[in-house]
Amino acid sequence: MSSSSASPSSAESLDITSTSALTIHGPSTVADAGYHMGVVPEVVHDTPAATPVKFYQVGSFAVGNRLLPVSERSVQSDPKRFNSLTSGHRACQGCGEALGARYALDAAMRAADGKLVAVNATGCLEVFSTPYPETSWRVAWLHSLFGNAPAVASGVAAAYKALGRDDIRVVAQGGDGGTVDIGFGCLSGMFERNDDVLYICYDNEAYMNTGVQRSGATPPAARTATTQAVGDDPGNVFGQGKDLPRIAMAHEIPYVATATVADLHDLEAKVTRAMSMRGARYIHVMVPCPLGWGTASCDTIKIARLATQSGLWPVFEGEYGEVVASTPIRRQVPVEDYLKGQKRFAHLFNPVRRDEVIDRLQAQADRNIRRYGLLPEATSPTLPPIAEEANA
Ligand SMILES: Cc1ncc(C[n+]2csc(CCOP(=O)(O)OP(=O)(O)O)c2C)c(N)n1
Ligand code: SF4
Ligand SMILES: [Mg+2]
Repeated sequence: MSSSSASPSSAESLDITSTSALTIHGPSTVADAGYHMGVVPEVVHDTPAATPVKFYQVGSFAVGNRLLPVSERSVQSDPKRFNSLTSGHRACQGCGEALGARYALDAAMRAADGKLVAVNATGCLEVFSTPYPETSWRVAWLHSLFGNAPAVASGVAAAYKALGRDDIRVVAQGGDGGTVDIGFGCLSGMFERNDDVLYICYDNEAYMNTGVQRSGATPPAARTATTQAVGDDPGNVFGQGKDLPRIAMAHEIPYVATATVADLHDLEAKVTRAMSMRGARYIHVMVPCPLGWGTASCDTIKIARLATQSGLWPVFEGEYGEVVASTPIRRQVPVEDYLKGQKRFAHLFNPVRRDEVIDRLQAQADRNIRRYGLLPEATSPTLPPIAEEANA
């Protein structure tokens, strides 16, 4: 995490007495916050609601838990957190997927008061957490196949419904390959039937568990084992791939959200919000993979933040097919800053700089900025109509 300390004189001061100061979506009062953040079992030493807090670490977007009212603190700061994904698993150092899953599942467990079943697709998360006969899960957890997690979760939810147990909640989770590609048909069916399942996709933009092959979520120009950095157009091709959050929205399900591990508080809040609803819900989380992306294990959060601050990864929420909120870019960075830190994009800078490719990726970021309103209109990039850009 990049964090630069600054003197109090250069500090930013934000009033975070409402969560709307953290994202543009949110309740307007602390009393409303329980809707988004779930009910905290015991409230001790609460901060007075009207106390504004100062952010002294301007290089970081972190909010110190002790500065927040208890109802808004991270689930991880709760001594009674569930530790759903606990120690002993075999994820690589700095694995974004392990981090995201831990925060997401603990938030879901809190919202469900511990009565949760998690269904897992095949992939890194499943493999590193459950080398038979061991497990790192402290939640009722079920793995079947690579492509059928949504169908299995639908079945689990239907079984509990038949038993009259609407207190037991169901979460399904998988990587981008399991979600965007092989499990896509089952997922679309789950959405169409509005089955009572929260599906969480941990998107590391390739099939990591089997050696970094391209998936339908791999970005253009990225090098993978199956999109090598050779030939006239090295890396993954432009004009392919699937934008699953938008596809999910097209099903007009109750809730769709994107998130990243750069803002774990936001991820927790979205899981909690999703768990406050019934029916099919979908959260798509960006989880950098140091091994597949060629990044330092200490840079996972930084890389995810550069993705959001460049506009390449828009963070938003949708309900019943409409975008209802988005998280504004706080300090815009060129996409180049995001690309440069990753070996999978190294061929865009060496041996010769590929400006035409970098420009196309910048155009994608600019389109996201405009589509989701990530910058004030006055500073948003001026672009041709989306139809023209699509073929750019
Ligand atoms: C039907 C089937 N095909 C292929 C595989 C091999 N396989 C296991 S995990 C995996 C890739 C998973 O990629 P993703 O879903 O993106 O998860 P990640 O490992 O990246 O977290 C593949 C191809 C399998 N288990 N089952
Ligand atoms: S390969 Fe990537 S996703 Fe898999 S455990 Fe390692 S860092 Fe995590
Ligand atoms: Mg993957």
